[in-house]
Amino acid sequence: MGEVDPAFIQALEHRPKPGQTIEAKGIPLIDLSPLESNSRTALEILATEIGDACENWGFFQVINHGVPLEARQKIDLVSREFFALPKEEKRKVSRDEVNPTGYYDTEHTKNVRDWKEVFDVTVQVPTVIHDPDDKEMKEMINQWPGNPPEMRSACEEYAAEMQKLAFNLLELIALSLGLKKDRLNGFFKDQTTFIRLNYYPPCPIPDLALGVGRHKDAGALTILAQDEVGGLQVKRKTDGEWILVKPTPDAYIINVGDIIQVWSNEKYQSVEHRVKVNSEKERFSIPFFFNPAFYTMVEPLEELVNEQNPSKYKPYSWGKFLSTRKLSNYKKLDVENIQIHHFKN
Ligand SMILES: O=C(O)CCC(=O)C(=O)O
Repeated sequence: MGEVDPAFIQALEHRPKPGQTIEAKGIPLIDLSPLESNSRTALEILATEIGDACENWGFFQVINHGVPLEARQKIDLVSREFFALPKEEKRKVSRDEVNPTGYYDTEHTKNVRDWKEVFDVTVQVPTVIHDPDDKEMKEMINQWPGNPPEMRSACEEYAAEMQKLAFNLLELIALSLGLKKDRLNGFFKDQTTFIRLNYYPPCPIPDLALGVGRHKDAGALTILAQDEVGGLQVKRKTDGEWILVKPTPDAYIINVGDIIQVWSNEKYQSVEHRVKVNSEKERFSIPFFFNPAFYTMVEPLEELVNEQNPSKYKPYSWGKFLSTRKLSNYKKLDVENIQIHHFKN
């Protein structure tokens, strides 16, 4: 193991199996071009396709999504330039418990350290959240590094494009659940969405560590750009096998998070995923975590609950959930991280 900090070592049962890569032929690849047409039938077919993907996989990839390639290339470039800087430079914009935006290289998932560095950017400025003790509100703003100078414009332009895609997907998901197209939009008026730039350096112990440990996304929807190296693995619902999501050029990977699981009363489920690292290549990815306002009380939507299908969750405050989660990112905790199963009826 040489010099490797034991904080990175995964328990035996959570380590990637050496040499095993099952590729996800089954994860649906969905063409979003019907969004351009005014045909109601085309939209309905698309919504059904998305609903099936959400139900069977919790994950899908989209092409012809309308996000200009230049916006993606620009943010990818600034991300590479930023992470190539010396650590002292990057630490000038470190995030901490007071300001949870910026650079960070010691994140833990399920109490094991991730083999990665991140830079977090909040999308709505300021983003209002609860403080971890739930006593007062906090305003989050972004920290921008001096270098690369285009970091801010690249992130802001990318965020604007992601917003359009996120609302399109949200509306398709609402339609797929038999709801009005804009049923979920209001929850995102004062959103707590953030963009994360992920950098996974080559790892001397790729069979013992993970770039991101197994987890489910707590928010509503995640839109991920991954580079050509690959490493994202999704836990297949049918048999629990870890399946590698093969990079598809210019596609985005979408997954439903815990909030959609609760809103849909578990028709759609948030699925565990993790990131494998490798000993030769560095890898970059950019998730856009589409999250509602901090004051959202998350509970199954009344239209989807009835006597045969009673509500599976008690209402919970997204703001409190988020701040409790954010706190645990800084520390190895003795107790289990907050999870939606704590709110199960
Ligand atoms: O890098 C990836 O492919 C996924 C990243 C991820 O799951 C996360 O940042 O939460």
